[in-house]
Amino acid sequence: GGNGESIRTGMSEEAIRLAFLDNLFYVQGRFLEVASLDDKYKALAYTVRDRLLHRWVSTIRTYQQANPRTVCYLSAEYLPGPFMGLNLLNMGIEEPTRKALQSLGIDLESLIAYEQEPGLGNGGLGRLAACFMDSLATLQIPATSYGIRYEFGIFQQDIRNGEQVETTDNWLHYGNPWEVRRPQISYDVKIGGHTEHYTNEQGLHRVRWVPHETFRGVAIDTPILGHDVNTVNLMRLWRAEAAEALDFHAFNEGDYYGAVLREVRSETISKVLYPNDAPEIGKRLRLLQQHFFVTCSLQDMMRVHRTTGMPIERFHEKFTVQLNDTHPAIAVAELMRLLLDNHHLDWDTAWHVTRHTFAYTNHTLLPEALEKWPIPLFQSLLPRHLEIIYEINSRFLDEVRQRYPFDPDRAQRLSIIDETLPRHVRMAHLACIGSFAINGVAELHSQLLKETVLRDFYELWPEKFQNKTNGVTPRRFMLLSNPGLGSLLNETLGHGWETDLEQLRGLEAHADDPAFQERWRQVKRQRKEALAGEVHKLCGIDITPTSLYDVQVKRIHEYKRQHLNLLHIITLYNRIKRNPALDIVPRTFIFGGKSAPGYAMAKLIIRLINAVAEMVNRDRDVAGRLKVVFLPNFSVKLGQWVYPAADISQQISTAGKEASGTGNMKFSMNGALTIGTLDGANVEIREDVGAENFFLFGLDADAVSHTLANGYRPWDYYNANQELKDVIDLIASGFFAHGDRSLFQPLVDHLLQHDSYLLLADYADYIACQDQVSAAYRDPQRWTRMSILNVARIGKFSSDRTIAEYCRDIWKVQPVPVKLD
Ligand code: 26Q
Repeated sequence: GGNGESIRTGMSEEAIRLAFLDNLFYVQGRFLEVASLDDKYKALAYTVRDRLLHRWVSTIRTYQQANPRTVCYLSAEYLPGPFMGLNLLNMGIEEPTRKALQSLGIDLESLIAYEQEPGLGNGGLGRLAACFMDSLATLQIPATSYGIRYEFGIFQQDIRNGEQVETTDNWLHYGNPWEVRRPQISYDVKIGGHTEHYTNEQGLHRVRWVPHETFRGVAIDTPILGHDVNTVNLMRLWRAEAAEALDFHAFNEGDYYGAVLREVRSETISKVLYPNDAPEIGKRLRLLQQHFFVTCSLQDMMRVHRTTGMPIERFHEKFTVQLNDTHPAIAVAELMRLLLDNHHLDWDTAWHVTRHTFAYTNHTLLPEALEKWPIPLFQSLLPRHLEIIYEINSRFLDEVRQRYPFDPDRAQRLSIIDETLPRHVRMAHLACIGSFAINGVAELHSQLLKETVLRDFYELWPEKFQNKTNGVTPRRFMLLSNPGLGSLLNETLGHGWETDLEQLRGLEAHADDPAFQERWRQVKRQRKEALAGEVHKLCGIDITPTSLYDVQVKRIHEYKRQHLNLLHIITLYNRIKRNPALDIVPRTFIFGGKSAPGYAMAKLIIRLINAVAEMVNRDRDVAGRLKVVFLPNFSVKLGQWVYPAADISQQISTAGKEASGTGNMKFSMNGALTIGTLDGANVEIREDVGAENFFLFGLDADAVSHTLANGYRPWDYYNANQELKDVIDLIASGFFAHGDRSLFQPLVDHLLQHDSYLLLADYADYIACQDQVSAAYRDPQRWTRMSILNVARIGKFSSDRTIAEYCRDIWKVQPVPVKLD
């Protein structure tokens, strides 16, 4: 390498150029003149990976010597987004790499754009896990993130004839340069069969689980680099494989075919991510997936624990395990099983270790979204776990009855077993009982948890309950996706804000400076033009950067109320049709998000968005004033184009329904203003950026529950508001469905007869608030000031702050800095 640098580790332009050519030749077997885009992408990825591995080895060595307490994050989902750009940025070699490639006639941006992201999650929960990995590494906290390496991630969404069509996401087709398979790190996974209780030679009670089948989980590791540090943590995902090649030899030749079939069947466990962001009850494979990754992860921790020489009774001193929702909650029973049956601890000791190991994060208040499993299914798949759960429950309920001797209902309500037929195992109860800490993901959500779905647990153990308001990583969502903003901030504030986001406060002093305001607008304008280019590529629609970009991107859900947004769009449309000379602020409405494949109403909302887009975009009367775009296949990667380009961010869920939201933070960090309800983290964002810099509307959570409890009548709102009536009637008329009155009838009927998410109750206030938005946008100085102040005061919503709080209040862990060997 140049200047005596190693070709595997050198950071100069020259070293990177040589490494790139070397990898192109020796890994891809190509030379520059014949290399495809894929070849070049891989050559660069391996060049970056070599440098990651260097830091990774140093990290492992440091951890081995210091033997620190380690955070284990258990999550069924991860949405890390593309790795190339972020790894270059975090390693600080973006510029030399850009130049090295340039000297070879290659454009770095085209290689970054080529990367396919791992879609190993549905939405907010999986993306939160990825932001946490980024912050854990940046804060130099020893941490491993465990999960499932799905072969097929979240489906790819196409829009055909205005409808969502799902196709498979074959993200591994061209190979994944960021992962390392570790065949020697693998564990047995048992399922089914029965248990045998017996007394051993010493007269001790023992349990043997005789499974029906055994699989194996093999580790596949992805290094996660922190920003401006040498810490590389691991994302360790498990891939299901056949129990052992030994099977082939053990069985006689006649069973060769059967052995191959077993292998194929094993692999189905990690084949595909369930594309629902609410549980579908009773799916056997889903429970199998949860057990699969949980047992592999706990066995892996026990292997590491053995290497420390500490006794197993001190497992919880070495590891602290965070449960990302109830998806990994089976871990409570599984750790008990491993401690009792494999390590032969007595019940009380095992229970002590377990209760000091786990902490549980809840992500939902919707009672119908709490995970539960039918007992017969549980029994047939995990017979030993069910026994252990019954024992945990019986001891727990004894305690409850002692505490509340005259309240038999309470024991029923608290029980892990839902006794109403058919009987179920309630996973949130198992998680609460087995954890030392329970947290919600925003102040309002944590408060409502204590008052509603987890109220009885709160009364029992108030000290267990905490709040940890979500955050997002400013490295990916500011620096990487909005380089223009990054440069302006560096110039204005110097470096440091990237890992200490409160430093953005320094912007307040510039909020009214006309020259700074002008540069601020230029940054936004440039991102709006860039997004226009992407929209043209993806949908063939031309949008105008001078219009107000009004954006709602998130999973499609009735509670998130994408259709309330539509009611506003149709209201504006009607206003223009009634008065074609109307002077309004030109707007581009941008939607994005996937619907669960089986969620009919959500799919109908997507159809209505596209139907409204079709009518509005081709109407000459509204040309130049309204445009509606549905971006297909919304992803982390697309988000990086969208968040920096938005003027207005729509966070309009029915109050009390959105646990936190994290898109709200990503928009605000990029200078978008929010129109939102008092829901989830919106409440805290508004508190921090200031009420005068936030467009608030709608009923609050209290008013929502009162309205619903007092016999809500959506008809009354429909009859009382002419604009609302016109909008609903227009949808019902078939105007957006080429005259077909039946297509959107289920949606209209639901709104008029039930409207469980109170769209009609919030309509008038929402429209008035949107009118305020337009008025503000007409005054660029006022708007820019509000935008600057949003960024200046968004510091709290860095996931670094969130993770620092988890470290201090729950995990009790400290940074362990890593020196490069
Ligand atoms: C469970 C069982 C079976 C099949 C699917 C599931 C499942 C999968 C994903 C249930 C829920 C999810 C995802 C939930 C989710 O994304 N929740 C969001 O979490 C964010 C991070 O805390 C919050 O900001 C959002 O408010 C919350 O909706």
